[in-house]
Formats: sequence, C-alpha cells, structure tokens
Amino acid sequence: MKEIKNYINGKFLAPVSGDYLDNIDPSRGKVYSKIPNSTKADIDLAVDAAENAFPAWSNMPKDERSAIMVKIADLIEARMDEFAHAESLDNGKPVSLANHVDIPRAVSNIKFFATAILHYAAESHYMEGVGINYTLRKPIGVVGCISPWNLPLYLFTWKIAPALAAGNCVIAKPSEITPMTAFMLSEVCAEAGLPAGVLNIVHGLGQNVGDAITRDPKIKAISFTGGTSTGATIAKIAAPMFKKLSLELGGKNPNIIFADCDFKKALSTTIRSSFANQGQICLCGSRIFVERPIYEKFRDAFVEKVSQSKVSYPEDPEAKLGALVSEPHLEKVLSYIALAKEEGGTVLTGGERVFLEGEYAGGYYLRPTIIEGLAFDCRTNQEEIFGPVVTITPFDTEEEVLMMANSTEYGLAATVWTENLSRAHRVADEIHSGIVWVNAWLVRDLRTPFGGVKNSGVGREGGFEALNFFTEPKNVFIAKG
Ligand code: TXE
Repeated sequence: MKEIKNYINGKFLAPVSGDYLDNIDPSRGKVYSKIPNSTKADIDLAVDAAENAFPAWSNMPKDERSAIMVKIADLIEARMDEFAHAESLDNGKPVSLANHVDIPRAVSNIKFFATAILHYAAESHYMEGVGINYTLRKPIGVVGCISPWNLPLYLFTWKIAPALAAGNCVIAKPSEITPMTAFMLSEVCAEAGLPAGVLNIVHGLGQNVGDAITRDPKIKAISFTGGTSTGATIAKIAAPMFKKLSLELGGKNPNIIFADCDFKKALSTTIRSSFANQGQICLCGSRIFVERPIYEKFRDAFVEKVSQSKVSYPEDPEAKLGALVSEPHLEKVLSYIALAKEEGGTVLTGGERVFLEGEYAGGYYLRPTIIEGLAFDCRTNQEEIFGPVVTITPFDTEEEVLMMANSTEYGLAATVWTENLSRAHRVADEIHSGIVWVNAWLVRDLRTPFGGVKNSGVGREGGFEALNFFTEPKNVFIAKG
C-alpha cells in the first residue's frame, strides 16, 4: 500500500510520529493509500527549512523564480493524465472533469503568477518641492497555505503560486481527504529544481497540522480555503497574533432566472452550475429562483434533463457525476435531503444514494437532487449543503427575488439570467456577493478579484490582489535636498 511522504527541506520524509492515516478511494469506498499523520514536530522542521531558504529565494531575481515555476507547470502538464487520474481517485470526481478543469487550471495558476510577478509594480508619489515617496512591496517571509478537498490541486496551487512568485517560502497543507496530487506536486517541484525549503508540504489532520500552522509565530500569514466554521476557528487563533489572513469560505449562491432569459442557455448552464463536481464547488448555484411566467416550463425541463444525468464511476467517460468525496460527507448531504422533506419540500428528482455494481458497489454515489416547495428562509435554503442538491423557487418581482437571494449569511457568488441590460446591471449591483455572473457561470479570468462577503470570507485572491496579500508594502520618503 502506497505511503506518501511529507516534503520538507527538499526531502521526502516520514512523519516524526511514524504514524499514518488511511486514504480512501470514494468511488470504491476502500482504503488505497496511507498519508503521514503529521504533528507540530513536522511543522517545526518545515518552518526551520522555510526560514533558512527565505533569504536566497526572496533575493533571487524575479525572472529566475518565474522560470522555476514555469518548469513546475510544464512538468505537471507533461503528466496531465496521471495527475487527472490521481485527482479523480482521491476525490471521486469524473476523470473527464479532472482532465478538463482541475489539472489544467492548476497549470494555469502556476503559469499565471509566474508571469504576473514580472509585471508587478509599485507606486511612487512625488511632492512638489518637498521630495518623493516610493512604495516597496516585499515578501512577508514564511507563510501558511491550507486548502480543501473539493478542487484539491486547483485550490492548492491557487494559494501556493502567488506566495512563491512574491518571494515567500511556504508551509502548505492539503486536505487529508485528498492529498495525492499535492504529493505529486512535491515530486515535480524536486524535479524542477525548486530550492530546498522554499515549498514544504506537510500532510495530516486539520486539528493537528492545520492548527500547528495557524499557531506557529514564525508563520506570518495564513491563506485558508474551506468551511466557514473552520475559518472562524483559524481567525480566533491568528487574529491576536496579528497574522495576515485570507479566508475563502462557504457559499449558498443564488441563481436568478428571469422570464426574458435565453431559455436554452440558462437551462444547460444551470445543470452545470448545480451539479458540476457533484455540487462540491463553493461557486455552485444551490438556490434557483425562476420568474413565475416560466417557472413550470423551466422546472419541468430542468427535472427532465437532470433525471437523465448519469451517475457513474469516475473512469466512465459518460459520467456526469462521480462519487461524493467521503462517507461522512455523503451522510451530511443525505441529512439535508431528509431535512428538506421535514421542512415541507418535495423531491422532484434524485434524493437517494446510488449503488453501482462490482468493485464500485461501496462507493459514495448520490443522484442529483432537485427540491421545490420550500420557504426561502428555511434551513435547507439558508445552510450550505455542498453536494448535488438544489432548491427551485418561483418569484414575482425583482425586489422579492433580491430579498430572498440576499437573505443568507453567505455572499460568495451569484448568477443572473436576463436579456435586459438595465436589469442585469441593476440586479448585479444589488446582490450581496463578491462575484456575479450574468448569462454565464464559472467564467474565470485569473486577473479578477476572487472571494466573498459576509460569512463567505475575508479578502480576495486572484491577480494582483493575491500578490498584494503575499507582500508587505513599505513607503519610503526621500526629502528633496
Ligand atoms: O473544509 P474544512 P472542507 C468550502 C466549501 C465547504 C468546505 C469544503 O464551501 O464548506 O470548504 O472543504 C483544514 N485548523 N470551500 O470540508 O474542513 C483541513 O484539514 C487549521 C469554499 O475541506 O474547513 C483542510 O485542509 N486547518 C472555497 C482545510 O482546513 C484546519 C472553495 C479545509 O477543511 C482545521 C472550496 C483547523 N482547526 C471550498 N480544521 C471558496 N470560497 O473558494 C480543518 N482544517
């Protein structure tokens, strides 16, 4: 049974404890590898390595840092299929999705920041007759990156790339549920000649390794993506230590469909925005609001199409949905379907576990589920489910749908479907979220600010926002003699 290792100071090390955790393949419900059950002792080793590597890495000319990062991206690209299969085996998602989304985006993340850093400029402010100010943007030092299981390498590199490009040294922790592609990334970094200690990947449980990263006084910034409650736990520890914090948390995104929408496009995109990655993307539109004149037509067409979506093992090229990431997560999602029924909802399609044949019989599969008839403010419509479950609700006025859309504690993303330009601008302006897509979903320009408001997080990732997070600005004034 494969035992992956931590990547510390350029070496592949067993955990100091010698203890390992089971890593389960969710498509079969079976243990298929082991990961280090690391502790603070491993983080201490990693922080020492990162501190020792920081002077040389931060003083390396940007174009040399950039070249090493591009080489890492190229080496991942050369092993695209291997990475995609590894991602799918760890997470349960269709291999086709990992091949088309997860791994290509990880490559793009690294290349984007490897080049963005070459164009990252700071300002100067001239004071007539007095002197000149200039701003230096220098790397922070040793930073921590903690990422979730839903888009493992995609979100892992989304944090690590800007941190490294800006000249920081990184202590990174992937989710213990999906560690494999992070381990493969460490192999690629070693092959690409990334200097020892610049990137350290430590595997293990959040409450051990993640917590040790948060508490270590030498780690000066934490970039976290995960659940809102975990984000709050991290913030409570990090805030009094005055660490910089970037928190990308949960969502309960509205998908608002007006009667004048491009019906065909709204329908096909809504199927994707509801169930891509088994609904385990924080940007998914889990609350669908349809203007009454087309509510029944849209609902019936949506149910018809979704009821035909194939739930299958990840290697199946026809799989539209694979397995959910773990048994506890499957149970959580099933509990919300039960709650929805208690709250008066009607399951129009799905709602039950799928049992495949043969080697996949033990996998964590669930039919895509559509529920109608719920109050906008019931728990099912207010709490994040993070699975292939959406609710559908009619509305009559713009004011009503905006009130319902903005009624949750989250504010990450939203989609709006209308051909009326004034309404598009007006509604996008009124929605409480960090991201709004009009007549589209998940169109991503890596230069744009990414993140949410309210309980969806603090700060923004992406573009120069990410480089600003991973640097400290210093203003220097030179008096005119
Ligand atoms: O989160 P968890 P999950 C959200 C998504 C969902 C959740 C799914 O909406 O709510 O993340 O990811 C580590 N101290 N987003 O279940 O449990 C843990 O080991 C330090 C939003 O994985 O919070 C893992 O590595 N670390 C996002 C990571 O935190 C701790 C996009 C996340 O785990 C810890 C993707 C602790 N006490 C998912 N406990 C967005 N907005 O972009 C756990 N961890």
